[in-house]
Amino acid sequence: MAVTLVKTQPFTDQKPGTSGLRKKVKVFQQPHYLENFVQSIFDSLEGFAGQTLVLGGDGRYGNREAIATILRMAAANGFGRVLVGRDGLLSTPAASCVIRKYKAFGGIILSASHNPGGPDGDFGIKYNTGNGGPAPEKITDAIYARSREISEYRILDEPAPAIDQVAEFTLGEMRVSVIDPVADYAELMTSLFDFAAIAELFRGGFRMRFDAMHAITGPYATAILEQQLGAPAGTVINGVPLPDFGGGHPDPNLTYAKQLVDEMFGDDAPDFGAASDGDGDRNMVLGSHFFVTPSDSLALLTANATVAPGYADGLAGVARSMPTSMAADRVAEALGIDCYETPTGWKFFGNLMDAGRVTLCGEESFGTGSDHVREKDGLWAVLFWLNILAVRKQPVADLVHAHWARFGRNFYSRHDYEAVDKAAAETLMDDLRGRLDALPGSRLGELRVAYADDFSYTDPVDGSVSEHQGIRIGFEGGDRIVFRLSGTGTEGATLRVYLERYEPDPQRHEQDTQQALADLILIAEQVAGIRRHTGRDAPTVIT
Ligand code: G16
Repeated sequence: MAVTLVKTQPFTDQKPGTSGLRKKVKVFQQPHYLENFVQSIFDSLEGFAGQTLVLGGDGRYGNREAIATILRMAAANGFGRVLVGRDGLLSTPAASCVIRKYKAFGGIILSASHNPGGPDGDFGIKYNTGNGGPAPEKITDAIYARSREISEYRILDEPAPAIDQVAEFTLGEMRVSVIDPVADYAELMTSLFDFAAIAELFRGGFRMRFDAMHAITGPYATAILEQQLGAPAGTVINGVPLPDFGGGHPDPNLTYAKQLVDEMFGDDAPDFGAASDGDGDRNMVLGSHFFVTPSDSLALLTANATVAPGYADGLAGVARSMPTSMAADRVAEALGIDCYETPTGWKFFGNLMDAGRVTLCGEESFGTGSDHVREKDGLWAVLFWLNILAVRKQPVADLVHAHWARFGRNFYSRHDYEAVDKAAAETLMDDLRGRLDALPGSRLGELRVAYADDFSYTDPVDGSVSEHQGIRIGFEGGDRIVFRLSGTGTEGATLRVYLERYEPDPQRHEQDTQQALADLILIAEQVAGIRRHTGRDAPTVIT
């Protein structure tokens, strides 16, 4: 086997963020940039000789070339086998599913998730461990440390084989198995949900639109919704993955999934609408003229979980990221199960699921999932909703209203200030951090501050501590404002302001969310000086 040892220089900016290394395509196009990071991953792992690696990506610009390079590097570094999705495609949850099913050593996923693609867009790479979940901080820190001192990488001299058909090859001494990217995932979904009941729903004329946003879930949604469940052709829109996502921003929210949102709020709207993101782990759920917040979605799935066969025995517990609304906490309390609050980032749920402490978890950032894999899972959430709708036989809006009537409503919104000056955003956070001790007991607007802190998390399973995970200001009565800087942006900094108000009174559940939160929005501006620090008058995106 002819292996070349290529001399290289370290890059100083290969620190993984909330979910792997995400950079502009132009950054990844620098000679040796990808190779350095891949070698840094391999150098940080032990005991993979002869083992299996799973490899795939969301098909964005650069995916194909990166897959070929990584195949040659995996062979040169001594992996025994690589399972790679046909055409280099695997959604993030499908990659997690394949890692677990075939007991692989780990996996490499190429994606910048919901960030735009194309030559001027973003690219990304992350490593998942043998449990199928994103590498914990211990490993990502080691990868970063290695990337700062790397001096050479190993690559096979042979070119990588074509991977456009399901097939088996040998590359150097390594086996390459090209797999159908959908089959294993679809099989897992049939084991969790009542496909017969959902098919019956569609036979009864139930109308759905799924927007794949020209990203990875197109093939998955078409196979499962249209071919397996019998939804009419055309249920899935924008179903062909494109390297630049058709010029769109594959982030399933009210701003970027505009085509779907227009249809769901238009005349003759379908009964149910959903969308997923670049790599298939996020989801947005809509009813006819009705938007379900991700926080409410988690709470509702928790409350109704046992209707799905895979969850019929009940839930071990539920977890949400700190900025996610506390709606799920109330359901957990009513069910008598534990509810955990973790920092932002799916990697924090892995230990809880591996230890059997939680079954469902979710985040405000349009992510929901369960212990069936170790990633959030967009299409899984959509199928879960379909299962509930098939059993409850109520429109989405009625289901959510009934949920609020029972548990109360957590009005919730996130205001994002994208691409602001990084130094200015950091100063804003530092200033606020410096004033936290003085806030408790003081009045902001009409509200009295109950607590103010910089969220720190001690993992109950392994005791690891993660600090500086977002500034929380909590008020008497349960209202809350959270400030965080995004860990996934690639341009300047993104300031996220999360606003929440609990309203038990059903008479007040019909208010407009931004109006219900108006005083908190004002307080957030006053306490943090957003305009003064960033020069911005208004958020870029409101969800
Ligand atoms: C990633 C993480 C999520 C996190 C989200 C937003 O999602 O996997 O856990 O909630 O980023 O992070 P931030 O607020 O730091 O931008 P994805 O879908 O981008 O992989």
